[in-house]
Amino acid sequence: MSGVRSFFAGTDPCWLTPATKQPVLRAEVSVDSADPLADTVRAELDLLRQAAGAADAAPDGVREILLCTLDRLGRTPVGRDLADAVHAAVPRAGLGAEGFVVVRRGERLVIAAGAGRGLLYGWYHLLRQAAPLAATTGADHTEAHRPACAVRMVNQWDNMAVHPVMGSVERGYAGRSFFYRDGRVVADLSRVRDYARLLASVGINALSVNNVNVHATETRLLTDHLPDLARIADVLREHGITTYLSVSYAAPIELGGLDTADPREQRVARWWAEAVERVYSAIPDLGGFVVKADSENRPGPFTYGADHADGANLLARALRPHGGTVYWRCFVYDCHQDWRDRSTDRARAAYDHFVPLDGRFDDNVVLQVKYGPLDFQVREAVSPLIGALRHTRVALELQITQEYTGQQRHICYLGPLWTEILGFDTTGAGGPTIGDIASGRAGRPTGGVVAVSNVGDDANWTGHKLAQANLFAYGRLAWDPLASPDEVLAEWARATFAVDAATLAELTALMSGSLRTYEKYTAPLGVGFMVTPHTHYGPSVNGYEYSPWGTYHFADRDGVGVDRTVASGSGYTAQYPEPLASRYEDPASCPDELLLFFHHVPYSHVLRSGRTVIQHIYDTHFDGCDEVEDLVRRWSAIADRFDAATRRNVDERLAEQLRCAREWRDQVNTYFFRMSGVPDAEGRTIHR
Ligand code: GCV
Repeated sequence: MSGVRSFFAGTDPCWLTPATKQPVLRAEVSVDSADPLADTVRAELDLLRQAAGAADAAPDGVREILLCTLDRLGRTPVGRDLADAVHAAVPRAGLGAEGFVVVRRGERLVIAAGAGRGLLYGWYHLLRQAAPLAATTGADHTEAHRPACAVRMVNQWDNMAVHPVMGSVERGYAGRSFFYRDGRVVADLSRVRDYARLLASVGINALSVNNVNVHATETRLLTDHLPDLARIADVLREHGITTYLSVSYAAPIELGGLDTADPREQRVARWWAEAVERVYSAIPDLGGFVVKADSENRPGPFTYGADHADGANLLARALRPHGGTVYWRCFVYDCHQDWRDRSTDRARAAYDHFVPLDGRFDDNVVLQVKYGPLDFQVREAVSPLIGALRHTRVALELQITQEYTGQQRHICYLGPLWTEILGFDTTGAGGPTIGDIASGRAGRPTGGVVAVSNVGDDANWTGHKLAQANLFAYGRLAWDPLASPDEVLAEWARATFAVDAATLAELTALMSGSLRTYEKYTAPLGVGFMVTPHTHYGPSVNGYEYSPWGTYHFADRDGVGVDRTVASGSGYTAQYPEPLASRYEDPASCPDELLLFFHHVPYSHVLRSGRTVIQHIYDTHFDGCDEVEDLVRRWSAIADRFDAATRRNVDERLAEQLRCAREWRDQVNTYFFRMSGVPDAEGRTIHR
C-alpha cells in the first residue's frame, strides 16, 4: 500500500484538500485485516495523522475518531454508551456493504459500517462534512447513510492509441488520457490511484476503463494487454471500485479469426466463453463488459439479422459463470439517415429497437440508456425507454464531460440537470421517477447509474477548475438522487477552496444557475444541436441540418421545430404513457422549454410566458449573453481570493465563454431574424 501515502503528488487534490481534514488528536481504525479495504482505510487515517499537527490548533473540534466495523465495536474502548448509540443508529434495513453511521458525542466520533467499504465512504463523508460537523461541537450527532443506487459507474472514453479524429480521450476536454500512452497502459499508475481515490470519495464504485468505441488497439485489451488491465484493476480495487471493460462486438472476428460474430453460432459463443475465462483468470472480480453495438458504425448483431437480445445474451452467458454483467448501450439509431426522409425520427430509435425485446434479456444484462432520446443535450425530453422497460435491468446514462455543454471552457454546473432527470416522473401521474428506477425503489430490476467521465491529464483534472464540481456532483447524486444540487455544490465548494463563507456563497451562486444560462444562449426551446459538426463546440445553426445524423430543426420562413406528434409528425409522443403522451402531443400543454423538441410552430406562436417564440429566441439569447457578462463581473470581484492557478484558469476560460456566448447570440439571432423577418421588439442589435 505504499502508493496510497503519495496521493496527489504533483496533482490538484480537488475537494480532498488538506483544509478539509478534521481536527483530531487520536484516530483509530478497527477492521478485519482480511477486509479488502482495510489497508486503504488505515492509509487514509495515516494521511490524517500527518496533517494533525496543523489541525491540533482547533480546540473545539472532534478530538477522537474511531472507524470500526459493527462486529468489532464491542472489542474497542469506545465505551458502552457510545457503542449502544451506534447500534441504535443503524436503520432497520441495515447498512448493507456500503452504508455507514456517524455518531458523535462531544469530542468523540465513531464511524461504523458493515465492512471496510462503508468505513471508507463514511470517512470521506466526514472529510467533506468537516465544517458542518465541527459546527455541532458539543452536541450529540447521529447520521446514517446508504447509497440509493447499487451501481454508481463512470465510463472512461479513453483510447489506448490516439485516435486520428477523437484523440486520446473521445470528447475529453482536459488533456490526454492518464490511463494509456502510446498504445499501452501507462507504467506508473499513481495518477490512476489518485483518480480512484477521488472517485471513491464521492461514492463511485465501478469504472469502465476504455472508450465504448473500441478500436483495433483497445480490442486487444482482452488478450495482449490483460496483465496491464489487471494492474489497473488492482489499483481500483484498493478503493472499492470494480473494473469494467468496453469490448468490441466483433472481437471473435478481430481477435479470434472467425468469419462471423453471429450471436446464434455455437463457435461464436465458444469463443466468447474462452475469452471471458482468460479475462477472469487475470481479474477474478471484473464487473463485466460495456458494449456499444450497431451504433455509429460499430459492429453488432444486426449484421447477422439477429437482434440486441441475441447479442447482449451472448455476452451475458459467457460472463455468467464468473458473476459478470454486460452493460449494453441503447444508443442505437440510423446515423446514415437521408435528411430528405421525413419519416425517420432519430428520437424514436432506441425505444423502437428495445421495447419489443423487453423480457428477453438475461438478468445479467443491463440496458444502458442515455437520459434523452437524442444525445446529452442541455434540454431534450427524458427518454421514454427508461420508464417503458419493465422486465429488464436498466441503467441511466449521464454525461459528465461537457460535450454539448461548453466543453469545460464554459461554466456549466450540471447538477440541476441531473436532478431534473432523476426526478422526472415517467408516467406524468405519480411515478415512478427515473431516480426510483435507477435505485430499485420502483421494484423493477435495475442496473444503477452510469456517466461519462470528464477527466484527463491536465494538472487540475478537468480543464476548467470549476468543472470538478460536475464529477463531484455526479457521485453525490448517484449516491442520493434526492440530494439538493445546490447543497451538493456548496459541499463541493467548501471542501475545495480555502476561502471565507461569503466568497463561497458568491462562487456557488454564480455556478448554480450556469446551466440555464448556457441553455439561454444556445439552441432554443429544446430543439437541440445547432453546434459545429463533429467538434460540437460553438454555434453552427445549420451545421447538422442537411447531414445524415438525424438532428434537424426544420426552420423555415414561417416557423421552427420538430413535429414529433402522432397527429402530424413522427408519432414519437406515443412512446410515453398517458397522461404524458397527451401533454406532449398538444402544443398548448407541452412545457414551453420543450416546445420545439415536440412541435413545429410558427414564430408567432405565443408561449405561456406571453411572448412569441421569435421574441423568446431573441430575449433568451440577449439575456444569456448578459448573464455571462455578469458571471465575468462577479467572478472578477472575488477572483483575488483564490489561488493563482484557479484565478488564471477561470479568468482565461470565462473570457472564452463570453466570446463564444456572443457568437451563439449573434448567429442564432441573425439566423432567425433572416428567416422570419420579424424584428426584435426591443430594437437591440441583430446583425443582418
Ligand atoms: C463515444 C455521441 C458522441 C460520440 C460518442 C457517442 C456515444 O455521438 O459524439 O463521441 O461516442 O455519443 O455515446 O457512443
